[in-house]
Amino acid sequence: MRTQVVIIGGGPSGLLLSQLLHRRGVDTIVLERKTREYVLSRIRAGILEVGFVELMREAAVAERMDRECFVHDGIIISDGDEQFQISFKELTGSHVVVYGQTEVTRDLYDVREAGTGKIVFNTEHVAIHDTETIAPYVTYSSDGTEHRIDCDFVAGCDGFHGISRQTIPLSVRIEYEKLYPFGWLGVLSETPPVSDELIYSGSNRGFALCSMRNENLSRYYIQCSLSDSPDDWTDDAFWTELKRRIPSTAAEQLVTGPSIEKSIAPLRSFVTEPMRWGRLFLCGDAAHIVPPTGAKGLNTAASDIHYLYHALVQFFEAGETDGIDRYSEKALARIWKAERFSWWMTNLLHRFPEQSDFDLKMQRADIEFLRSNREAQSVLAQNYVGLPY
Ligand code: FAS
Ligand code: PHB
Repeated sequence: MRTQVVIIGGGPSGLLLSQLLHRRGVDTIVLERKTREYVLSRIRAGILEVGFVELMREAAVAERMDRECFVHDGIIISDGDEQFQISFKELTGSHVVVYGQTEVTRDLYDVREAGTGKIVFNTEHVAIHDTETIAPYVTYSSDGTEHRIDCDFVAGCDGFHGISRQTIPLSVRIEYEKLYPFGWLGVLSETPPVSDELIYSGSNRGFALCSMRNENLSRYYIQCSLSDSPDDWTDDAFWTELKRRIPSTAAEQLVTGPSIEKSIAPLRSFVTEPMRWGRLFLCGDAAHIVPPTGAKGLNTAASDIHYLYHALVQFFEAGETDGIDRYSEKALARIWKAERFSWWMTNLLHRFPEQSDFDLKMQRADIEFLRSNREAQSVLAQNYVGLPY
């Protein structure tokens, strides 16, 4: 078998890259180790930057998103009962879009499978070979049969636990990591959102986030111990704790209901450099992870895809290589700014086990400065709506 680009990973990164390249006549094959149903069962991001939305439109897969998404002009930051709005519209003239990653991925699967998209599910033992030559190839097994795909390039879109990053020799790659001493317990419920805008709450009991997917599907998170498991939390216990962490006006309006999904995500900051090794390029979670506090995970995957898509089209259409030669440098420049913002939002709004009274005073002063200073709010707003590609 032969193709121009083998894409490892059928999550949002791999599928979006495949669809964008397809529209420019570049042939791809996507290898996904799970089933479509399994990939769609993972509940993850909910907030899209305008850059992501524009990529989906360029990929001709934005029709349902444009019809069903919510446009949000700001967020609410609360510290106990004190709350204030950060107005993206007023401070940046921009906004974000609420449209779940699950729906993005569903739309991408639908358009790829309706077209000529080649997606192989349930692949095993994927391995990348000869990336330092101009003739790399990928091997994998499926239904007990060994396969080989010869190609020009490999895009590693296989997430944090994939094999692409591991293909870059340890002697070459540098990994930067910070683990946070808590996780996020997330609940999805078929209830109306408690607020028109997201509420990020830095209460003295710990962080909480009130988000949504649509007018009758809400997504809530509370900071929890890393030793917790979802089974430790009954729905009642979750709702009771959430109400204690959000402003009382919101707690009074909160409509609770049975959780239809409940999971715990650990928080980490992670970057691997470089994001290229010969003809192998890393994109999205395969190369970097952010704590979800800044809603940047999926959105940094999008800017990687933007850079790589244009670089590969330039190579195939014009035979030029400066796009692929500069990919890692350009992608990392934006990634590190998203890492900083996500790290800063996490430190601002979470309670850390070892925090001293002085540390707590610094956190409160940070929030008070944000509440009272327009420039400070503008910095948060510029980062939240997304820095330029
Ligand atoms: P993904 O991990 O989504 O996709 C990688 C794909 O590669 C998977 O389908 C996997 O099955 C496949 N794969 C792995 N190894 C393979 C192999 N060897 N062969 C073939 N296929 C392989 N971001 C936010 O902005 N907000 C959030 O609230 C948020 N919550 C999150 C919660 C969790 C538990 C996790 C893990 C992430 C969360 N994120 C969140 C970040 C998330 O949205 C990612 O940024 C996004 O999924 C990145 O997409 P991909 O790069 O496609 O990676
Ligand atoms: C979500 O809706 O899942 C969500 C929103 C904002 C975040 C993280 C997660 O910062």
